[in-house]
Amino acid sequence: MAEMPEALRTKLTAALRQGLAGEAEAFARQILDAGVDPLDVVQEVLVPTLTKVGERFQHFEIYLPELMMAGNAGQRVTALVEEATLAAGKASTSLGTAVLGQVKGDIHDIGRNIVRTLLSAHGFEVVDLGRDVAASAFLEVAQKEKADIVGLSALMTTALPAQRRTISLFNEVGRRADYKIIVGGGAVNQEWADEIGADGYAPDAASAVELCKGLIGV
Ligand code: B1M
Repeated sequence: MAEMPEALRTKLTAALRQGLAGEAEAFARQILDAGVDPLDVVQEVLVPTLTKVGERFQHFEIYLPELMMAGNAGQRVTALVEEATLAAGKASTSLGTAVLGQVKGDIHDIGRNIVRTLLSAHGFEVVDLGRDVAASAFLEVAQKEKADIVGLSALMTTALPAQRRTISLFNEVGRRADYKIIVGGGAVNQEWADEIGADGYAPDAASAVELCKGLIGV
């Protein structure tokens, strides 16, 4: 895989920061066309730039419209990354089924989309429930799809109680042992995962794949 050209890295970073979706998409496409690993676009540009945007929002240096514009630009880049990752080839045998979603109260979805893409590319069947997902919906779909993995994403600290509630519901109905439940997203860490009784925590999409493989023993 090729190194990311510096000039394009700088241009993509600036376009994302300013929320210029069309430009961000065009620069990301040029980077991918240059043979750069799509995951490098995520880890070297998308995550650090959006983290910086989030910090500026937190410190009142920018406001919600700018945050939304940067989010839209990020989504456009993520769509390209998904396209490029899946075009590189999907594993032909299925490793298992993962049901993913953003827990109740959380509407972020860029990071989860990347997790979904990498899990699919590595051979998991993924059912993505989207954002703001009720605990009961995770349970219902996990049962219906005979899932191996249930993945709960949360980017906001205010969404953490919903992660706990979701795991509690699986316990209450006596179905907890049927699934490996993993947690991730910016608001989560290993300590929290242990506290709520998750089977695992992954800090990023690539480690989510390794975690899921490990949990189902492949
Ligand atoms: Co919001 N937002 N946002 N936001 N936003 C954060 C999360 C925040 C940290 C910004 C900040 O203040 N520093 C902050 C939360 C603070 C807190 O924790 N309490 C925040 C806030 C406050 C809000 C609103 C409340 C703002 C408002 O309305 N006043 C609102 C939330 C509404 C709601 O959810 N109910 C809001 C809205 C939005 C937008 C819609 C404008 C937009 C989202 C667009 C979209 O997703 N379609 C947005 C954005 C873009 C962000 C930041 C800037 C960037 C998030 C992102 O996409 N990162 C974010 C700042 C930050 O996260 N530091 C912020 C890039 C992405 C690739 O990384 O999602 O972390 P990430 O995913 C990684 C890993 O975490 C991991 O893999 C991914 C790839 O490696 N991962 C998993 C993710 N899920 C996983 C699941 C797994 C395993 C790994 O297993 C299941």
